[in-house]
Amino acid sequence: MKKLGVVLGLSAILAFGAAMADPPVTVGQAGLKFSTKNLEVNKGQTVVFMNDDDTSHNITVTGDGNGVSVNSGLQPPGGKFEMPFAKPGTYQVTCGIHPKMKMTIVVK
Ligand SMILES: [Cu+2]
Repeated sequence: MKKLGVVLGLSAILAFGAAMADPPVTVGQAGLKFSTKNLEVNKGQTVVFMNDDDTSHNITVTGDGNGVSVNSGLQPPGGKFEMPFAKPGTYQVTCGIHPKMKMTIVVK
């Protein structure tokens, strides 16, 4: 019972931390372009990538030397990919299917 209390306590702290983070920011993908080329978010903030096109996309995120490399896999039309940015730094976002689709996210 004591262990359960500790777990519940930790969950409450984590839930509180999540509640304190800035609200998610949405980036659209339409006409084979991201809706913005540059985006600045705060540490811990989540970016929601929405595929508003009628073709599939992909989200590939790499960080500048901070070891972050995330691949969403195939993102079908209407598909949503959410990524929290925990580490400050500069991130390059590209579509693995359409390499001309590029944007930069700076996490403060
Ligand atoms: Cu694409």
